[in-house]
Amino acid sequence: MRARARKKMKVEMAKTEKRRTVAFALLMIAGLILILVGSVLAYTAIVRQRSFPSHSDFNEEPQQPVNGISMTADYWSFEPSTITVKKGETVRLVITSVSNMMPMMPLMFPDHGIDIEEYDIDYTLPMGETVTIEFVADKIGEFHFHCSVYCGIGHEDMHGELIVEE
Ligand SMILES: [Cu+2]
Repeated sequence: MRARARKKMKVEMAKTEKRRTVAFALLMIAGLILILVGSVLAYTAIVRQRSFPSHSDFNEEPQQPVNGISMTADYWSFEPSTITVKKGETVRLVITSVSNMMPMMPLMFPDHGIDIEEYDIDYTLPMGETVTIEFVADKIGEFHFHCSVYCGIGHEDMHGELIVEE
């Protein structure tokens, strides 16, 4: 009886051993997978970090400063109506269409426009909205601009001057 019990115990122990080995192998595999995933993530992070400096390298190239000019288009004038910039400058006109002078006018004529012919600029300026127009002032001179959308009796008076200096 005792010998049998011993044998049974031995079999039990062998089974436990086998289970342990399997568990160990599974742990090893899980560990390997973790290491693999970890290194892929780390590699991606490093590559990303490396790609950022290269972006800033790109930005280090001499960048054109932007000359931002805020304007309003009202009934019936642009404010300011004379814009003076330097040749070669990137000009950013930020124009808001308002109705401070004639509050009821938008009911009939809701839009203005701006047309600077020599610079191929022609934009509609919807009431209450802000339109951003960007261009490079590459031509020297005085360029007339005017409202390009009929906006009532004073429409013809709505004009101004873009002066591009050397
Ligand atoms: Cu107009």
